[in-house]
Amino acid sequence: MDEKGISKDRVFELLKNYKKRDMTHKSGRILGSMCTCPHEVGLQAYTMFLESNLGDPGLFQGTKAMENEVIATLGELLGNGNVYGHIITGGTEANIMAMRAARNIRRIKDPEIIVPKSAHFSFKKAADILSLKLKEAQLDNDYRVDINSVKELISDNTVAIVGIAGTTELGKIDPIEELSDICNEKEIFLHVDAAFGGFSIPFLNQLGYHMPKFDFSLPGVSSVTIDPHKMGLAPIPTGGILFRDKSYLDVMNVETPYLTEENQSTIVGTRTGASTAATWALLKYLGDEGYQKIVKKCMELTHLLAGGIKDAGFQLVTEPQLNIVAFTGERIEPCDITKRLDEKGWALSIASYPKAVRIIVMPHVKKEHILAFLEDLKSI
Ligand code: 0PR
Repeated sequence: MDEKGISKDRVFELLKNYKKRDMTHKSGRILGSMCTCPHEVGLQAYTMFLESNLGDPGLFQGTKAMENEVIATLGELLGNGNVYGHIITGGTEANIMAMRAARNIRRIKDPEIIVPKSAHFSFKKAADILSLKLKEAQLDNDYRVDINSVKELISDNTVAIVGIAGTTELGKIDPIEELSDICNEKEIFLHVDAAFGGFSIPFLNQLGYHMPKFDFSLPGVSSVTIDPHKMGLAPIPTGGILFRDKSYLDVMNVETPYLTEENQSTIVGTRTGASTAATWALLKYLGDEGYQKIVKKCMELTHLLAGGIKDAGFQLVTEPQLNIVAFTGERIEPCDITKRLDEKGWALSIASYPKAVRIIVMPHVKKEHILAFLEDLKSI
């Protein structure tokens, strides 16, 4: 650090230079990210609550009231307005909290969790942090978790089973209804990772898309991850964790002697209220209709993209169930496709299972971007 500070103008000049090196979702060139341009209403609300700390909610009672309302609204969206939870940093923290609750409620020696092979890597972090044995269930031929494989992995030490509503790589929805039946019968904690699908499946249903059941309307579902900073259009970091029962939060409580609350069940202590304010504002501002419009557009563009990819002679890994398209080429490796398109300014990503080019049609992606992308794809 320098001994003397520099002028504010100079600081911002230097910052601009760094900013120039960043990509922006606005360009429509980022096709491999689950994040998007935050909605302006969310941003405005976010900046209004920058100083509020939900780690000490007695000082920020307005923000705390908003968090309660947001949790109830997200619960209603997911089939049960009477749920308990928090607005946190994202899907990783939500999944860690769910696994921690499932472990703590049982308090057994050598606890195990069963996750689909397609699960997000946050479950590996959870298993490591919480000393859980991670068992991976196989997928069926459409890349959803294979129920028989899950059944075979269940033991007396299984503290949680995980199902995914919108897998990270392919956007697939696991057969959560069947998982719910199993977990209900065997009294096993069922966590649904709907970090990606939570803000789209309910609205697609409202639009008549006939999506599979995945939420608290199924009696076996104990907790759900739903991320406002993905399809919810909130600024990062904004995640959500919802539990069916308050006892799941209680088993994570630690005493917080000098704070305005007596116990805390979240992983982080100091916790921004800005994310909560942004989510509250967006839920109010957009309403069901606003989110329906956004999701409908993403799905229409997904189908346009998927059709164009097939017309260009490439193969889809699977028909898209949500707004993710994965494809391969017969005579070209996925990494060569992404490399050639990267040279043309497209930021894509690669799915690991199966190896494929992966595109997420987030709300910042417009029709003109899809058409320009398809032209470039044809040219390679
Ligand atoms: N669960 C699912 C199903 C996810 O897809 C993700 C992240 C998580 C949990 C973890 O969420 P957080 O990253 O909020 O903790 N999925 C994306 C991924 O890993 C996140 C992402 C977003 C990656 C933007 C890249 C990017 O540019 O692919």
